[in-house]
Amino acid sequence: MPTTSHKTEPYPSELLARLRTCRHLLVLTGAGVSQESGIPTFRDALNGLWGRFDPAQLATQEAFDADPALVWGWYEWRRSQVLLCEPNPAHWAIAALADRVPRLTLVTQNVDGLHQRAGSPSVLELHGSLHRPYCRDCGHPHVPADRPCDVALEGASLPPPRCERCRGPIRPGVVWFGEALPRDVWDAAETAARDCDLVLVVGTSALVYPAAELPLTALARGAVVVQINPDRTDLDDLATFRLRGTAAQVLPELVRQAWPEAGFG
Ligand code: BV8
Ligand code: ZN
Repeated sequence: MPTTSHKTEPYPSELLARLRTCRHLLVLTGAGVSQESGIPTFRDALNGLWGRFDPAQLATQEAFDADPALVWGWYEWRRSQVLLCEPNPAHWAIAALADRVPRLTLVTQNVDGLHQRAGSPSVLELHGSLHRPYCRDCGHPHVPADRPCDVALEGASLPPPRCERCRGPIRPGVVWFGEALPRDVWDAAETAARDCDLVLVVGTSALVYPAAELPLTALARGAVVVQINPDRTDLDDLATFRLRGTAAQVLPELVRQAWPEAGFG
C-alpha cells in the first residue's frame, strides 16, 4: 500500500472512503502530536528528552525513591512547559473527527493534557498525566497549581510537597517504566483495538509497550492501520497506509479531504 507524502495530494481515495465510512475509529497518539505545540518528543535525535536526560534517573520508582527532589523538579519543569503551550491543528483535527465518525476512541501516550484542551471529549491516557500528581504512600490525589511553577527550571531540584493526609511525598501522576498502566484505561484501549475498523497512529515511535501492541491487535483483527509520521518507524512495514508529514500538516488535510463539504479549518 502507498506511502503518501504530505505534499502529494490528494490522499488515496480508498483511505478517504474508509475514513468516511468507518464504524469505530481508534486514534493512538504519541509525543509527535504535541511536537508542533513546542513540547519536545522523547526519542528525537536532536531535541528528544531521552537524548538529554537519562530515563533510569528520572522516570522510574527507584529514581524517585533515591532522589525525590531531582525527579519532582524535572516533572514540575515539564508541567510548567506544557502549561505555557497551546494545542495545535493536529489536536483540533482529532477533536473534530469525533463529530464526523459514529464512534471514536482516542488513546494517548502523552501526559500533557493537550487533547483535552483542544476539546476531545474523552481521552484514554495510557501513561497518566502531569496534571494529576498523587501521594506515593497512600495514593491520595494532590491538586497542582494551574499555573507554571515559577521556580521550576530545567535540571533544578525541587522537594515534592507532602501529602495532606499522611505526609508522604507527592509523586508525578505519570506511569513510569516498570509500572503497570491503569487497569481500566488499558482494558478500554485494548477493547477498542479489538473492535475498531480503522486506526490512525500519530506521532509515536511505537517502541514502548504495551501501548505499541494496540495497532498490532487491531491489524490482527482486520482493521486498516494508517501511520502518520514524518519519519520511518517499525510500524511502517505493517501499516496499510503511510502518510509522511507532521501531524499538524497531515491531520487537518485528511479531515478536509475526507469531508470537503464540512469546510474544516
Ligand atoms: C510495563 C511517562 C509491566 C512518563 C513513559 C526491557 C527492559 C525494561 C523494560 C522493558 C523492556 N522491554 C519492554 C519493557 C517494558 C517497558 C518498555 O516498553 N520499554 C521500552 C522502552 C523497551 N514498558 C513499561 O515499563 C510499561 N510498563 O510494561 O509494566 C507491569 C505489569 C504489571 C505490573 C507491573 C509492571 C510502562 C511504560 C510507560 C513509560 N512511561 N512516559 C514521562 O512522560 O516522563 S514512556 C515515554 O515513551 C513517553 O512518555 C511516551 O509516552 C512513550 C512513547 O513515546 P512516543 O510518544 O512514541 O515518543 P517518541 O519520542 O518515542 O517518538 C516520537 C515520534 O513522533 C517519532 O516517531 C517521531 O518521528 C514522531 N514525530 C516527531 N515530530 C512529529 C512526529 N510525528 C508527527 N508530527 C510531528 N511534528
Ligand atoms: Zn498520603
